Amino acid sequence: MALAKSAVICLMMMMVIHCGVSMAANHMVGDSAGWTIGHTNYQKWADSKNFHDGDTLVFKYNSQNHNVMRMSHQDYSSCNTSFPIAVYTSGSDRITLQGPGHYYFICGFPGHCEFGQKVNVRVTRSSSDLHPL
Ligand SMILES: *[C@@H]1O[C@H](CO)[C@@H](O)[C@H](O)[C@H]1NC(C)=O
Ligand SMILES: [Cu+2]
Repeated sequence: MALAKSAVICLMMMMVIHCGVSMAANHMVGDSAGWTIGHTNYQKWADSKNFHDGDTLVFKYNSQNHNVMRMSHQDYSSCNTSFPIAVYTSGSDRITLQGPGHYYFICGFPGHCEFGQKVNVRVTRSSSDLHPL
């Protein structure tokens, strides 16, 4: 039994080490608060993270009350929901960041973007690039 136990521990350690060097990260938007209104300064959240090409954003929310829209910079700034680049409504959306640059997301429900449910994610070149652009 002791042998089996140590084999399991060894396996777990290998998984941890593997995670440590894995290229892409998941970022839960708003951390444990998720994607909602009135709890989180999403820009502060984004500014405290490093996003890399190939990382995944996870938006968790109640789909009755929120959604996720990817927007142009201008429509992000003005909270104009008329022409989203993409719309996500599952309540548990995983969006992979492909390529460096800015990704602008808002909630499309009336008033939510104006109230701060919006985030500007800046993606740097790759996981191995530790220097911000
Ligand atoms: C949103 O943008 C479109 C074109 O970019 C414009 O026609 C429309 O009036 C805008 N809506 C609002 C509410 O500003
Ligand atoms: Cu919302």
